[in-house]
Amino acid sequence: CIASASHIISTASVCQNRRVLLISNRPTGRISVQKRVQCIASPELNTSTAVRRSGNYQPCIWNDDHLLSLTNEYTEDTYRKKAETLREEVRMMINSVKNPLDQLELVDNLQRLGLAYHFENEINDILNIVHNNSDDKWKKGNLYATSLEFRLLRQHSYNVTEEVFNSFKDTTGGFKAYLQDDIKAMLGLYEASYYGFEGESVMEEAWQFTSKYLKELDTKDIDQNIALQVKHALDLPIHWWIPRIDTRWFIDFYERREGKNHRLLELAKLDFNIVQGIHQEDLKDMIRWWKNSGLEEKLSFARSRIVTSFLWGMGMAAEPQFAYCRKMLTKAVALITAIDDFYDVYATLPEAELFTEAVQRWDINAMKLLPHYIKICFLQLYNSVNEMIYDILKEQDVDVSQILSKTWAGSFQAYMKEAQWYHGQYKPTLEEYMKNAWLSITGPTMTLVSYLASKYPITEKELEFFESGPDLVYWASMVFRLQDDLGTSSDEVQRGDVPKSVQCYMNDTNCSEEVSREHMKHLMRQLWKKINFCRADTNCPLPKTIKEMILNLVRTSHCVYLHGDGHGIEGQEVTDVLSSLFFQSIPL
Ligand code: LA6
Ligand code: MN
Ligand code: MN
Ligand code: MN
Ligand code: MN
Repeated sequence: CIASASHIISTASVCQNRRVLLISNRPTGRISVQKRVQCIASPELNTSTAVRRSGNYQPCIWNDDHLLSLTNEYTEDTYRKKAETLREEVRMMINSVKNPLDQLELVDNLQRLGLAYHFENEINDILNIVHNNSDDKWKKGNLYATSLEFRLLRQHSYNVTEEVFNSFKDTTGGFKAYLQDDIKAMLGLYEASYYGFEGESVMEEAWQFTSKYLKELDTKDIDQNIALQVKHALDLPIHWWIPRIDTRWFIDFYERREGKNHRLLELAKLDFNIVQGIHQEDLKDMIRWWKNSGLEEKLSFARSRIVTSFLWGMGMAAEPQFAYCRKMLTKAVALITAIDDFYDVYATLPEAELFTEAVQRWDINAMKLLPHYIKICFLQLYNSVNEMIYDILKEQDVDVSQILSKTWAGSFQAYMKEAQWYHGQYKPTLEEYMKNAWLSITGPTMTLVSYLASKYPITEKELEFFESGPDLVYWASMVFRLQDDLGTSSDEVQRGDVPKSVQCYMNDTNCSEEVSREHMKHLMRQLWKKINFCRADTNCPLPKTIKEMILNLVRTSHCVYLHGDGHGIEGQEVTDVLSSLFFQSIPL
């Protein structure tokens, strides 16, 4: 009956050399869910005697009733009006700044303070002027200024070459040693280096040079504000943070700065709190939805993670107007989390097979074949996804039922493959593993949901783009997978699961876990170069904001797994981040 379960997504062959595989090659081809031979499954599964593992996951640490009782004064109109007035003051201030370096620093501050979305025109004007400016006195010989300009222009997809750093290199090809006397410049170059493309040797060299320097820097004797900045940058570069987490950090940092602009700081705090009020309402909606679904009680084996699920939704789509998108993403993650535990921990292989089949059929009649205990989960998934299909049909007159159900099915077929490997005690090579794992991390599903739920007008061209299995989604999913494995695989392997990337590479090369982990970090940085390139690619039909959401999925994974399994285990670090993002306003 399980005859043809194996290949899900048609993929071209992948290059032989394992060391370069993940970064040099990718499968191409449309996402096509293979039609399977009709098979009649027996509903008489013995669910009572099956041997089942346990995820040993703890209950969610947040108290629903408490969260639902929260009120937030920043949803009141008075604050909105105050912010509007401040915004106009800041707008005038922005327009009065004329020196290129001051302008760039202002853009950087606006972005990191979380205010860029209010000043898109002003920011674009400044970058245009700076980009077209033929006078380079202000940046000549100034590594800090050169790095800042490079980073901001790359971020906004301007054409800018790594050769701007040539004058800082010595005759042997390395960066000049004296540059290390200037921490600020070194930090600037470090941040810029994350915007490199594949094959850019100067950018790679810049990363090697600055990251080594920053890691070895003795921060005891330096300005403590700079020491904090170095620590924050070594945790993650600006390019990899969820913007709103960086913003929460940066507001505190900016406040301690000499020469700060008080109006700007005031607006940043106020805007943060107002947006937090909006997020809180969205989160409360999701808590009510999840409670009401009954899944927490019904699926006792599964993680109940509605608050962290909301972090993924907010991480991908933070701006106020994307409430619907945030909520659809949150629902997706909450369901994915539970269903992932069904496949990885609880289900027997035949049960998992039936569930995969049911989702593939996308048919309410498939439900009768399922083991009873998982029916409610199937129906919740079915209804939630169909509700979104309904909303889109109603609002945009576009039928997304095929692409959406197919993509969901693709994720679960990848889950199925891992279950087969696990139950067959099969140990894939890293190459084999990643060919499936970029799908089982659900990147294609999450990114498609973000696009469809963004309320941008859905176009044929963009749907085709998603259906074609685009590089951007592929590379983003690869990093997402590697980051998840770094955060979760130790526990997974211990409780019984397929070897993840870290373990596959150890099996492949006989290296230690430490070496393997370093290799995965190396791969993530190399893969980001591909992501950077796809993002700059003018052939990509997606709006800038959607591309940014795709990047934000990767960024969210970096943040969630920064200190271990922030999603499943919910350690102190993630709990603190969630509190500061969603529950604690910033004192004005
Ligand atoms: C990861 O858990 C999981 F289920 C999540 C919901 C977090 C990431 C997924 C998103 C955003 P686990 P596995 C949809 O580490 O089994 O168990 O794929 O996932 O490694
Ligand atoms: Mn709960
Ligand atoms: Mn899992
Ligand atoms: Mn899994
Ligand atoms: Mn995992």
